[in-house]
Amino acid sequence: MKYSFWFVVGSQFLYGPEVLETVAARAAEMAEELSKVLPYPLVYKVTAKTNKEIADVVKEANYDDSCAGIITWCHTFSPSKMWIDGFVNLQKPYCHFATQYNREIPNEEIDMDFMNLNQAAHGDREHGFIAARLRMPRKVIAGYWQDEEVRERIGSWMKAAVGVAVSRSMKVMRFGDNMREVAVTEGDKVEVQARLGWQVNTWAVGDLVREMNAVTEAEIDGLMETYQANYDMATDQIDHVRYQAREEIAMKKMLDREGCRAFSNTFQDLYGMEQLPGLASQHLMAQGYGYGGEGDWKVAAMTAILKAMGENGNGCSLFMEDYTYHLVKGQEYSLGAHMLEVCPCCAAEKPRIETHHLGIGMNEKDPARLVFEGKEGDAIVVSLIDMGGRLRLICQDIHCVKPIMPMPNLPVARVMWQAEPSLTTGVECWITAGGAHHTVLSYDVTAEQMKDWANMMDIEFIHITRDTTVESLEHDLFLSDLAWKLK
Ligand SMILES: [Mn+2]
Repeated sequence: MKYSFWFVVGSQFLYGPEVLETVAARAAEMAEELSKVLPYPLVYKVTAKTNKEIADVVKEANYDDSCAGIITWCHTFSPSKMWIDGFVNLQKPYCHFATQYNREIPNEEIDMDFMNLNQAAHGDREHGFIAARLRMPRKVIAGYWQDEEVRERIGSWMKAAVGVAVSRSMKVMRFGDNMREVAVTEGDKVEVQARLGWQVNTWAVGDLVREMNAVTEAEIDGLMETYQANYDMATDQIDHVRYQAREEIAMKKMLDREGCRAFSNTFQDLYGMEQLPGLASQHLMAQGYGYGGEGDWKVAAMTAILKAMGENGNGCSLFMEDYTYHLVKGQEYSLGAHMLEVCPCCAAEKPRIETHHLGIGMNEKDPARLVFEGKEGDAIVVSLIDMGGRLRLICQDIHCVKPIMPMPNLPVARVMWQAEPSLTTGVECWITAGGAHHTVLSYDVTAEQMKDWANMMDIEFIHITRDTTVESLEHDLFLSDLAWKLK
């Protein structure tokens, strides 16, 4: 889907046609200039002067799947009761851009006509009131429209809004159920469909095995060439790698046939399969599909959404699991990995295809997997949990480092990081908030984007930063619990 955003400018008839023509021309110019630098086009739609014009553009926006959100601005004054009918029906993300066409107040030129034309300071306040009065989820961005920082903030919000569009069209394919007895990977699929738009359904592992049996040797040859081009073949068990190719081809066919962007499976239900998909899942994730281990459909969908929110529609966001700590004083790190399935988008080096014994699960043969070190950089980890009656999104700031030791006998990809505000306080905060062991780790989606996304989806958002203390977090969680019971 090629997404765009609509620029809707508020005004009224009071000013006469000359002013309105100037407003329309400037708004079109601003949209065109901004589109050159924003990640998605900003399309000027209308200088709205009546209740009907606003209601009509909102209806059109709701109906058009390619419209990922509207951005409003009031060059002049726009009495905002005329926005009510449109706003109460708005189903798309909404950003109020409080800006001004001119940067400076011109000393000689300014008179009453100039002020009536350039009164965003006045108009945007009236416009902001009605959205506050209607309790609308929105993003308010203020600043001069030619400033790079302002443009970056609009672009960042656009990506979060695209995350909303992707969420509302999300389909997750589940092979098997959740790992037995695990709590945090459970959740209310009906609530999630109503709230976030996710369609989460199960397909039999037998269906996948039948699809795998129909994969041809020629198809496998083709995918093996891709593997060889992208990865170092560090195993002699080529038939094991070919088996992963067979799994990948079959899963991709089923996902694409059903329009699913994410999938989950479980090592406890591999009936009829020789290997837990490792390389297969990793290479699917590298193509933008979301994945969750042990039946974790929530992290699978979130991985696909963050990948779509990231750069170029397939940024560096990946399914991750906190595994082990390094607790040496002054050198405190979390080591993240998974049984097999770490997306190579974060690899700091060319991944190696290796085969190793995997005792957990139903593996008859040593599953092939990609092994590599994750790259350095600032990142976030994100976990969506079901609190019973509502969803909570937890986000923590982290800094990924080059793993401080080679760990030559660890047969999986690994990422090592420092958590904010420190490893131990960070762990205390994460556990206090109920964050899962599965996360989406992202190098290119920001905490502000996740906050915007949670706001647009109307779910709780918790952010653990360098300034968070356990006390402040406990207080926030207490108030949040009360607030969400009242909502
Ligand atoms: Mn896991």
